Amino acid sequence: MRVLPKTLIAAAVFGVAAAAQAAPQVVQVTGTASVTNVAAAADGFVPTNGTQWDTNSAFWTGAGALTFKLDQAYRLSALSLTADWNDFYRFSVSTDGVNFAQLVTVTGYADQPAGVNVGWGQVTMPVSFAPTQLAYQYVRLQSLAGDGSYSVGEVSFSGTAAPVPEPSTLAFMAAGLGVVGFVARRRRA
Ligand SMILES: [Ca+2]
Ligand SMILES: [Ca+2]
Repeated sequence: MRVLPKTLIAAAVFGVAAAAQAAPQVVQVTGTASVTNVAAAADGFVPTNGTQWDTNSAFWTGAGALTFKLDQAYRLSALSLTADWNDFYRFSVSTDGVNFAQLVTVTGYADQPAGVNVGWGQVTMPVSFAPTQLAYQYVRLQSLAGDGSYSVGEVSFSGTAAPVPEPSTLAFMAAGLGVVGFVARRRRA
């Protein structure tokens, strides 16, 4: 068997690691008709804690939802929500943008961070949940309950990319992993 250099193996392994560290990027955000200023929910600008609820935010009253499309599918591990903190929200995930399943609910009152003392307005709340087994490209946020006035200043996501390598990269990685497998077989022998 032709022996590939160790640098090739290292490069193949590094390629996997680099793909896994890509951060989810929101490429599109859409809202129901009730939502004003939809784009503010994912424009990269995070309102400071205590910012008025309808300033630099997507906001609505009553029922409403925002749908975030990521640049590719991710196994999600956490998210950050800057929102009117005295309300409840639900996050759901989808692979196709059509069928959504609940990921986590956020109970605003309980999640008000220590040391932040605002009677109302936006607060950034880290939202934790068990990392998803599947990779999702769509995330939906809905208002659940509260005072009837809802707002989202920014949502950002953490997760692991489901690798979609270029064909050339795939062949490169297969070659490297083939050597790793060959070494493993030799060690078992
Ligand atoms: Ca924003
Ligand atoms: Ca509210």
